[in-house]
Amino acid sequence: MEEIARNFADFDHPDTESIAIIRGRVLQALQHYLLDRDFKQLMPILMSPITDPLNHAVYPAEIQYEERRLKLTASMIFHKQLALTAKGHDKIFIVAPNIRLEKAEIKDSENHLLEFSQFDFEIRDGDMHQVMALIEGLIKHVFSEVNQHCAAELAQLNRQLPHFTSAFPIYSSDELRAEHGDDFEKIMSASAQTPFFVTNYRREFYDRETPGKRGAYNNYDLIYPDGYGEALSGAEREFEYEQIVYRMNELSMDLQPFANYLEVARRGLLHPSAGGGLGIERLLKFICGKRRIRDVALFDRTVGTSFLF
Ligand code: ASN
Repeated sequence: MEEIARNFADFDHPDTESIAIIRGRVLQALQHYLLDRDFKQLMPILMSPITDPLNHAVYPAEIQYEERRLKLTASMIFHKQLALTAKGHDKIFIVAPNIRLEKAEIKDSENHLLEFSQFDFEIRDGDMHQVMALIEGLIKHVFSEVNQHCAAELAQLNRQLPHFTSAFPIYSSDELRAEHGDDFEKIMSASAQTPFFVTNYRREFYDRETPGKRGAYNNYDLIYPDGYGEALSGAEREFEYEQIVYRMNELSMDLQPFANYLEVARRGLLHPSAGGGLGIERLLKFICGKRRIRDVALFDRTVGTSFLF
C-alpha cells in the first residue's frame, strides 16, 4: 500500500508533467528529422520466430501461439534488414518497443529497462561515416528543438542543456581500452564535454566485419558526456550469406531458427546497409538531467521492479 502511495506522489510531481512535454517534443523532433530526409516510417513488430540474439545473456522472452513458439522483439535489427528489400524502402525508421529480460546482475543499473523504446533506423547502401554524421545532426536537432520549445519545462527540471557546437569526436575502442582499460566507456563518459563515438566493438554477428580485416568491425556506439553513458549502438551490416554463416558459427549460434533469414541472404536479397538504434528513455534522461532511467518513465520497468502496475 505504501508503494502505491509513493507511486501516486511521483505521478503528482510537477517534473512528471515537464518530462511528458519534453518527451513529446523529443519524439516529434526525431521523427521530423528523418521524415524531412525522405525516410519511411514503419510500425514495430512485436513477435517473430527470430529476434536479436544480443551481445549479453537475458532470460528468453517468448510466447506460444498455437503450435508456434515466438520471440518477443529484443530489437528490430533483422526486420530492418528485411524491410530494406521492399520497394522504395531505402531509408527506414521505427519507434520500437524492445523487451529484454535482463538478469539480476544489472539490477542497480541506472540505464536499463526490461522494456524500453528504440528510435531505430537503417539506410540501404549506407556506410558508417554517413550514419555517424546523420546521428550527430539528429542529436543536435533534438537539442535545439527542446531548447527552443521547452524553456519552461527545462527550468522546472533545473536543467541547462549543454550546447554542442563542435563535431562529436570519434575514437576506436582499441585506443580507448589501451589508455583506460576495460571500463573506458564509463571513464570517458564521465570526463567528456560532448557526445562522442566509439568504433570497432566485437559483438553480434550482424555488425559488419571490416572487409579484408578479420577481427575488426565497422560498428559504433554513441556515448553521452557527463557520465550519462551509452546512447546508441549501430553498425554497417553483414549481408552476404557466406560471411553471415561464418560469423554465426564463430559465435557458436544455432543456425536452425534463422533458416528463413539465411535463405534470404543465400538468394542474395539482403542489401548492404548501415543504421543504429537510439534509446529513447536514455535520451530523455540525459535531456531532463535525471540520473535514474526510472525517473523518466511513469511505469517502473527497471530490473528490480515489483511490477506494481
Ligand atoms: N538497434 C541496434 C542496431 O541497429 C541493435 C540493438 O539494439 N542491439 O544496431
